[in-house]
Amino acid sequence: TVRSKRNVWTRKDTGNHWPVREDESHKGSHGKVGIIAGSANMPGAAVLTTAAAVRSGAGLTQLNTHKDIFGTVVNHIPEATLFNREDDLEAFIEGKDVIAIGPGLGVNDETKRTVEYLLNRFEGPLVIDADGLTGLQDLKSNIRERKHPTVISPHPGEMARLVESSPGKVNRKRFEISREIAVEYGIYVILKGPNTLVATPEGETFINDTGNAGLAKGGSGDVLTGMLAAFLARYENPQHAISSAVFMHGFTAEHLLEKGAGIETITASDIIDDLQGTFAVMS
Ligand code: NPW
Ligand code: AMP
Ligand code: MG
Repeated sequence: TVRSKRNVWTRKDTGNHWPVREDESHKGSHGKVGIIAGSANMPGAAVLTTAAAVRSGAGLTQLNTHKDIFGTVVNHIPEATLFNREDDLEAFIEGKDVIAIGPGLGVNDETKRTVEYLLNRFEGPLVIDADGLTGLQDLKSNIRERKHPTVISPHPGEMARLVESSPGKVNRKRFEISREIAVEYGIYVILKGPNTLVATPEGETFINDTGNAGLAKGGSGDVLTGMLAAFLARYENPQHAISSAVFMHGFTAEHLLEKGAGIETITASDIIDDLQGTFAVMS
C-alpha cells in the first residue's frame, strides 16, 4: 500500500540529521564520490556539479569527463581528480560510494549506455539528472532490479519527457506524478521547482520550503546534483540526505539575499561559494 502522507522537511529536520565530522576521521571516511558530467560544449555543468560536491563535504571527488576539458576543470577545482571519459567504466566505479550522472553530457547513445551500465553494475546510491534522464523509461526493469538507492532529479520539463506529458500538466499534478514514479520504479524522485518535492520508493512525500527565483537560472540544478552526491555519501538514510541537500540548496539562495545580494544577480557559482556560510550556520 502506498502511503500518501505529505511532510515538510524543515531546518530543524536538517539540523537534527546533520552529519558529524569526527575528529579521528580521514578523507576516506567521508565518501568517495564519482561524477559523470560535462562535454566540450558544457564544461560548466561538470565544474558546477563537481565543485558543489567538493564544497559539501565529500571526502574524495572524481570527475569522469571529456579529456578536452580537463584543463578548464582543474583551473576551477584543483581538489577533484579526473577520469578520462574514454577509459573503462569498470575502473571508474571501483571503490566509489556514490555516483551522480547527467549534467552537461548531452543527449546521445553514450549517455544512455553509461546510465544502463551503472544501473546494472554500480553497487551504491546512484543519482541520475539532466541528460541522464533521457529515455529512462526504457530502463525501468534495470532500475527496479537495483538493490541500492536510485535517485532522479528532474525539472518539470524532464519529468514531462519521462511520463510523456507536458511541463504544465506535471506541475498541476506534481504530488501524484512524483509519488507514482517513485513507487513504480522503486526510486527517490526529486521533482524540482519552487517547493521541490521529494518522493520515496515507499510513497512518502517531503516538501521543501526554501529557495527563491534567483535559482531560476542555468546551472542551479547542476549544483544540486553535486550536493546530492556528497550528502548521499555522508548519510545513512537516503531520504534524509536528499531532503537535507535540497533544503541547503534553497536555504543558501535565501542566505545570499539576506546578505544583500540581488535576486537577479545571484549565480549557481555563488550558491557553491556561500555554502561556506550556510554550512557554518547549520554546524
Ligand atoms: P521552456 O524552455 O521553458 O519552454 P532541457 P536544460 C522545460 C546542461 N546545463 N518548468 C523547458 O521549457 C544541463 O545539465 C549546462 C517548466 C524546456 O522544454 C543539461 O545537460 C550548463 N518547464 C543540458 O544543459 C548550464 C521547464 O524543459 C525543457 C522547467 C540541458 O538542460 C545550464 C528544458 O530542458 C544547464 O544546467 C520548469 N521549471 N525547466 C552549463 N553551464 O554547462 C525546464 N523546463 O532541454 O533538458 O534543458 O535543463 O537546460
Ligand atoms: P535545473 O532546471 O536542473 O537547473 O534546476 C533548477 C534548480 O533551481 C532546482 O533545484 C529548482 O528547484 C530551483 N529553482 C528553479 N526555479 C525556482 C524558483 N522559482 N524558486 C525556487 N527554486 C527554483
Ligand atoms: Mg538541470
